[in-house]
Amino acid sequence: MKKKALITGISGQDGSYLSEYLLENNYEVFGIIRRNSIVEHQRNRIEQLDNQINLEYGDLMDSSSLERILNAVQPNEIYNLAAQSHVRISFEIPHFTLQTNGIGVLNLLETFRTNCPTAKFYQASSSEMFGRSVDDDNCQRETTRFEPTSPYGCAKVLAYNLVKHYRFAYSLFCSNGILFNHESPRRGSNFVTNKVVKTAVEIKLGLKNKLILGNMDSYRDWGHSKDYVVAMNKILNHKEPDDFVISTGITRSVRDLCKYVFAKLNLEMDKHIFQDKKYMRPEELKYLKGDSTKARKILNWQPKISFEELIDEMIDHWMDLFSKQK
Ligand code: F7E
Repeated sequence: MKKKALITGISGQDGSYLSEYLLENNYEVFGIIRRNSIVEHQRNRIEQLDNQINLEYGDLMDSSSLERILNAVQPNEIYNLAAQSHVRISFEIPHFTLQTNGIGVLNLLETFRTNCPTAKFYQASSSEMFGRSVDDDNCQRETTRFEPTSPYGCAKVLAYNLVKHYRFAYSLFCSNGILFNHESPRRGSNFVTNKVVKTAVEIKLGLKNKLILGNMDSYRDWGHSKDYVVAMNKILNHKEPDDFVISTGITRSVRDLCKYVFAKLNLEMDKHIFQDKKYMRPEELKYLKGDSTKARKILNWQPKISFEELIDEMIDHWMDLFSKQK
């Protein structure tokens, strides 16, 4: 019999790649989507999978919808990828972010505990939980303390702790993947990688003249979403529930990212890039570099796609799209 996977946040970047990966691996895939007045916005990352996945309307804040879906599907694996995922926006909507990313996870854990407790539960935890905290060797790992610097990070710490609590209190299979930044052409274009690449391509094609950014001196450890969804599946198929950092181990600044993209397109950065306070955060997470030794050793996971391959794929994506439109 095929294994059944239920994905919250199936219409997002990770949800779409995870669905493709699970279908390739002979899973039956179910997903929860929220009602949106523009249906296309909800489904554009998963429309290629239309006849292969089963979609249900629901919401992490609507326990009755979760109960209906978990009861009917009886999944073997639950991947909780749904979230308000934008860190800067979490400063503007802190209550909504805490509700969705914190209480929403509690709602799903309770529904899972009472309706299908033999399932395995994956929580999309985040490197944003580390915040100001870095170990002496300039890395963050599973043992690094959490000192979040945003409402988003605070909510993710709450959810992380709830997942561990449910593991120990009720002997449920609940695991956290602590994922560092991961990108792709499917990334929302208000995240920095896709914003830089998309706007630089528009400048190259004469469609725009300026790229306006916030802090260019923060460092991130950027991987490819396609590699990271493989880790999610490995985490749930490990013999016991546990928590794993997933990262490349290489860090670069936003400025380094811009340098690479602008050089690739033969553009002069200084002529086109400007900074504006509106993209700065009240508190910035300055530096991330993940040590994923535990996942590499125990799960035999490692990233396959390099930073350069990732950014080149994103450049090609926008070049194709805008050239066709032209
Ligand atoms: O920012 C700086 C910004 O929004 C990266 C989410 O997936 O990863 C992501 O969160 C850096 C920050 O991602 C702009 O200040 C400069 O230092 O692409 P981002 P993020 O905040 O790191 C973690 C792991 C998650 O879990 C989150 O869900 O880039 N930056 N100028 C800018 N960032 C944005 N968005 N826009 C700018 O104009």
